[in-house]
Order: sequence, then C-alpha cells, then structure tokens
Amino acid sequence: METVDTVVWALWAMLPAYIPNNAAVLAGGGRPIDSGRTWGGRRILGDGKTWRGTLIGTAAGTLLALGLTQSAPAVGAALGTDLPTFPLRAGLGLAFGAMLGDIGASFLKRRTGRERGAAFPGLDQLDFVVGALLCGFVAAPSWFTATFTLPVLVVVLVATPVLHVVTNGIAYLLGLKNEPW
Ligand code: CTP
Ligand code: K
Ligand code: MG
Repeated sequence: METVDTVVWALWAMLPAYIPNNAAVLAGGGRPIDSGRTWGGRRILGDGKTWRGTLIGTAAGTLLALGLTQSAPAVGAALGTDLPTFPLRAGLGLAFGAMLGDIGASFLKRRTGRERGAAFPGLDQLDFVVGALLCGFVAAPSWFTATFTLPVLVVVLVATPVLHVVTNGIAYLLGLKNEPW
C-alpha cells in the first residue's frame, strides 16, 4: 500500500474511536459512574466520567462505524483507495474501548493525586487509543488483525496524539471544554 493510502485507511479505521470522547464532552453530565465514591481519600473516577457521557459516546462511535461501513465503497471509489468496513462487534469494541481507556486514565489520574481536569501528558493523548485497540482486538480478533496491520498501527500511534491535541484545542477555543487537553 502507498503511504498516503495507509494513512487514509488508518484514520478511517480509527474514526469510531475518535468520536466517542468528543460526543461525551457534548453529551456528558448527570450521575457520575463512581456515584461520588472515594478510595484512599480521593474519588475513584471523578465527576468527569458519567453514565450518560459513556453511553452516548459509545453509541455515537458505534453508529458512525455502521455509517462508515455503508459509505466505504462509494467514498473509497471517489478517493481511489480501499477503506475498511466495520462488523457491528468491531465498531462497538472500538467505541466502547475508547471510553474505557479514558475512564482508566481518570482512575490513574485520581490515584496519582490529580484533580478532575488536570493534565497527564502522554496518557491524555493515548488512553483512548490503547483502550480502543485492545477492545477492538478482543471484540473482533480476525477483523482486527486484518485491519490493523503493523504499518497501520504505526500511523495510528503517530497521528492520533496530533489529532487529539488539535481537536481538543478547537473544543477549548469553542468553549466546549474547560481545558485544552
Ligand atoms: N464526559 C462524560 N463521561 C465520560 C467522559 C467524558 O460525561 N465517560 C464529559 C464530562 O462532562 C467531562 C468532559 O466530557 O467533564 C470532558 O472529558 P474529560 O476531559 O475526559 O474529563 P475531565 O472532566 O477532564 O476529567 P478527568 O480529569 O477525569 O479526565
Ligand atoms: K480525558
Ligand atoms: Mg479533561
């Protein structure tokens, strides 16, 4: 595959993992997952991880995967390249995994004394990628290994932190997020 085709393939394959956290920012609120409970004097997860945000984020990523699967042939033909499609389990795995990775990061932030909204450079940019890739693999192993070949994984690990910084910066400037990370 040409490099540019690999990049397009990788970004398309990761879209169901990129959307959930952004949808959660827009849709979040309500009851926190940890219900306010603490562990070792600190919140288990904090008020930034809610049931509604997690549910709507996961649903948004899964629905997007279904839409991408429908449009892959037409868009691929227009771009003159192949694009991945998503079995339901794969889309669900990527979307839920992205939310789970972000929740795991909040757990680690609270354990290391960071308040809600505090930055944790590196973790903030990669938590949802690691979560999405692990859950995508568990949910649909043969689809995953066919879709995320080594070159595709390299593109994902390089491009995602860059995209994350840009989208969160935009969300911050638009007043949608309290911090630009
Ligand atoms: N959000 C949510 N549920 C999630 C993830 C995010 O409701 N599972 C919403 C919350 O309103 C949250 C906002 O999206 O405040 C921004 O997400 P994020 O930056 O991940 O959370 P923070 O508030 O910064 O909290 P933390 O320090 O735990 O990351
Ligand atoms: K986060
Ligand atoms: Mg934050």
